[in-house]
Amino acid sequence: MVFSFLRKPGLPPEIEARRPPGQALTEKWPVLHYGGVPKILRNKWSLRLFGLIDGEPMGLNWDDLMALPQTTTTEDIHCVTRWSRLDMSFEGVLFSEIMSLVKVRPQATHAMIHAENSFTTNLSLEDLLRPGVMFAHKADGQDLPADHGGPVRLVVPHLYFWKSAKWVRGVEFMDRDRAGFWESYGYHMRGDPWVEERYS
Ligand SMILES: Nc1nc2c(c(=O)[nH]1)N[C@H]1C(S)=C(S)[C@@H](COP(=O)(O)O)O[C@H]1N2
Ligand SMILES: [Mo]
Repeated sequence: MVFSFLRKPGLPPEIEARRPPGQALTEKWPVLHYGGVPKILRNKWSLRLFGLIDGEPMGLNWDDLMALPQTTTTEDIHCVTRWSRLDMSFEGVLFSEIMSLVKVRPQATHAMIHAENSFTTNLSLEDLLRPGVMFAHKADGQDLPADHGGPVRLVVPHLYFWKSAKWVRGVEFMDRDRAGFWESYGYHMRGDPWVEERYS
């Protein structure tokens, strides 16, 4: 994307239409998280699917992830700290693809995403099953850098970016909504940027 319009006053209407209320567009990709950057080697990474599923919890390693169908998306991202970045490209495996690897029980309505350093964030399965939601290992054509959540992060482009857990390690299927890390400090349970669901 050419960002030269950011250096001119006003925004073209087609760009303005993509800017949620209270957000400013940025060319850079800021790094934001709680705590340090965990260094995880690809061959040590794994993702655990557990909670309301039939049978034993399932573990996926890096090779398993790479063997699944890969999807590339172009998405706008919106951080609750009021920056938005347009036309980011992500590559990875759709959440729906991962979910289909296990038999999720019918009473499951939500999931807790678990990441390194005990970071968690809660989402409805409806939100997780939206087409752009994926476990990404590439951004803007490059391997996802460690400070942006590499080797693998969740990307949920239609919600504020705190839902996009970096260094993701597990998905826990649940029969109700439960607050994750930021949500327990007052962030919104859903976080739709278009209606400014910033805090509860
Ligand atoms: N594991 C983990 N993931 C996280 C966070 C965190 O603290 N830990 N912070 C969230 C927040 S608040 C934001 S805004 C985005 C920032 O992602 P970025 O640094 O790639 O821009 O990561 C989200 N994912
Ligand atoms: Mo954030």
